[in-house]
Amino acid sequence: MELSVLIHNFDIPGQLVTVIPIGGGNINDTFLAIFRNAFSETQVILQRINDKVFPKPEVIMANMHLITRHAHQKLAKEIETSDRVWQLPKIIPTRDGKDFYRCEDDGSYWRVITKIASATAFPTTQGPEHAAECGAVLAHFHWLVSDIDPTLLANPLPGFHITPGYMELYDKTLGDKSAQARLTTSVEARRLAKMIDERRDFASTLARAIANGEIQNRVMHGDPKITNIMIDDYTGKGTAIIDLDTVGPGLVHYDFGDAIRSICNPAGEEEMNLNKVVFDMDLFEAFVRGYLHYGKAFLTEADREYLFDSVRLITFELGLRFFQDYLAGSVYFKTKSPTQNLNRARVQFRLCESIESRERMIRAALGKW
Ligand code: GN1
Ligand code: MG
Repeated sequence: MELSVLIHNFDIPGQLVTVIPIGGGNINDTFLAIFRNAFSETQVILQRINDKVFPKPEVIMANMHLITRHAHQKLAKEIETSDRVWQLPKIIPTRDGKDFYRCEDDGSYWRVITKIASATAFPTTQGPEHAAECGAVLAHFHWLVSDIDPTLLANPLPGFHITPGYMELYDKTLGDKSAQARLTTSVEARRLAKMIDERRDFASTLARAIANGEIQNRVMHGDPKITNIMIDDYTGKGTAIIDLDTVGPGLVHYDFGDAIRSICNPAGEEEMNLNKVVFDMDLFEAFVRGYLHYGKAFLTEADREYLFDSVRLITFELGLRFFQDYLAGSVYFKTKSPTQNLNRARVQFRLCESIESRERMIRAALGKW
C-alpha cells in the first residue's frame, strides 16, 4: 500500500503534503509525514515496526501506551516547577482508536507518533556539555518511569541484553558452514573471535548479579544511544528521549552502559579507522555529572557497584551482537554492505579494550558520587 494512502488510517488533521524517509535506525523504517491546513502545519513520525525483530508489535505498543500515559501526566505537573520543558513522543491513534495499524496487504505493522519539534538528535557527541545533557535526559527518563511497576510491562524482546544468551547464539552460529567460511577467510574476524573467547566468564557478570538478587529489574529504555536523545535547538538543553520500542523490564545498568558506550565514543559506530575509536574520559565525566543530577534519587549502593561493569559489558555485548550477525549473514541489523556488521563489531571491541585500559580512571570517576 502506498504510504500516502496508508497514513490516512491515522487521525491527523489537515491535508497530506508529503511522506519522506528519515532516520538511520538499524531496525525499523521511519518516515516524516507533513500535513497542512489553511493556517498551520502538523509534522508526525510514521514508522513501520520490524516484526522480524519484535515478534509481537502489539506488545511494544501496549508498553508504549502505558509508559507514555504515565509520563505525560507526570511531565504536565512538572512543567510548573521545572526550568525546562521535558518531552516524550505521544502515540497518535488510528481512526478507530487503536495504537497501531496492521496493513491487510502484507501484514505489516505501522504506528504514528508526535515529532519532537525544534530539537536535534546528533549523530555524534558534540562535546562535554552535550554529553552532560545526554546524561540528564537518560536519568530524567529513569526518574519518570521509576514509579511504574516493571511487572506491568511485557518483555518486548525476549533475551534482550541478556549477554550469556548472545554468547549461546554466537556459539550456535559458529556451527554453521557459512559462518565458518566467513571466520576462516578473515584475519579480523578471527581476532575478534579470540577477544570474545577471552571474555567468556565476564559475559555473565550482570546476569549473575541478578540471579544473586544483588540488583533488580526496573523499567528501562533499552536503546538510549546518542541518536535517540533530543537536544533543544534554542536552549541547548536535553529535552526528550525517543525510540520507545524497547522500553520494558530490565536493569537501569543496561541503559547506563549503552548510553555511555555510544556517547563516550566520539568517532561513532561506523568508524573505519580504529585508531579514532577511544573512550573519552572528559565526555564520560560530563555524562556522569548530568546523570547524577537526577540519578542520585533512585540508584542504590548495589546498583552503583555494577556501573563500571555495565559500561564494559554492554560495549562488549553490542560488539558480540554485530559480530554474530555478520557471521550469520547480517539478518538482524540493517546493512549497506556485507562487511558493515563486521566493522561495527571491530569498533565496539576496540572501544571495549579502551574501556578496560581505563578501568581505574572510570571507577575513580564513578566513586566520586
Ligand atoms: C539497534 O535500530 P536502532 O538504532 O533503534 C538495536 C540496539 C543497538 C543499536 C546499535 C532492538 O537500535 O540494541 O544498540 O541498534 N536495537 C534492537 O546502533 O536490537
Ligand atoms: Mg531502537
